[in-house]
Amino acid sequence: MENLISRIAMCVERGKINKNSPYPKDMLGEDGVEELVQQALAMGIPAGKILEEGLMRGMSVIGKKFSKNEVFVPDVLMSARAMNIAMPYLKSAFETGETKHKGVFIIGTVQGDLHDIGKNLVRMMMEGVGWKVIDLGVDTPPEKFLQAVKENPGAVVGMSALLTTTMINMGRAVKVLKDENPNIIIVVGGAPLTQDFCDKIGADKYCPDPQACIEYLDEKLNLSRN
Ligand code: B12
Repeated sequence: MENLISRIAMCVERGKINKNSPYPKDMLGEDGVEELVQQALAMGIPAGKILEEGLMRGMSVIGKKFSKNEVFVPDVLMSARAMNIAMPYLKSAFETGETKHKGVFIIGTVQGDLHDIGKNLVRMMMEGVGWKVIDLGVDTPPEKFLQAVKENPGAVVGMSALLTTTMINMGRAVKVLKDENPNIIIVVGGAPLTQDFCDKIGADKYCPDPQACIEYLDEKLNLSRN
């Protein structure tokens, strides 16, 4: 079992999407993330373990290498694609079968920012615990968040930013939303953020990971007792 999880991590790191993918060349014809994740689920390995110890571990290794200029943007993109291919399989494993939604959660990566792996994970986990999620995608201008909130009164908003340069745009989006909807709940996340930054831009909560977001909203909206 540990071997399978390690192979998943390695395939994410190397950007090996599935058996048919021609990259990397030295792994031609070998199983990739798509096959290995399905095998792991079939063996009964919990989706959370596959996510944290397999997929996210692989992504963290490539992330560190990218930071040290040991790999380049195309390598990281291949890893991102390898990670994303696993999402539909994990999503169905996370699904609770609950039909009543906890509420509507609008999520997007802020303007200027194209990182979506973290956002996609949050989306998947939120759907898994019963939220109806509206995903606005990446590079989301404040007006797009505003429009989605108008169409979904009472929705909670989640914003993601991975770049110090786009954190400023997050502040702008929060202001636009709070000016028109003072009671709206906005949660923010992304590696460079802090609770201090969240307080400064007037958002409600900084969540370092999806679980923190789930727990915060459960408590804030009294959902765990429903
Ligand atoms: C993958 C990646 C890319 C991929 C993105 C592919 C994709 N589809 O997302 C590509 C190659 C395209 C890319 C491009 C760039 N990147 Co980049 N990238 C990364 C990398 C390696 C991993 C990010 C990631 O996906 N992590 C895994 C996910 C799961 O983690 P996460 O996003 O943090 O999300 C978790 C939490 O933060 C939280 N979370 C996130 N969002 C939200 C939202 C809510 C509401 C909640 C509750 C929680 C939450 O939950 C998630 C799960 O726990 C990081 C390095 C790193 N180690 O972080 C650099 C990094 C973020 N990138 C960086 C840079 C500089 C760039 C580029 C400018 C590079 C360039 N010169 O072109 C461009 C910018 C493009 C743009 N305009 O956005 C820098 C940012 C530096 C900074 N401080 O601003 C980093 C830190 C690398 C570095 N050290 O230099 N990148």
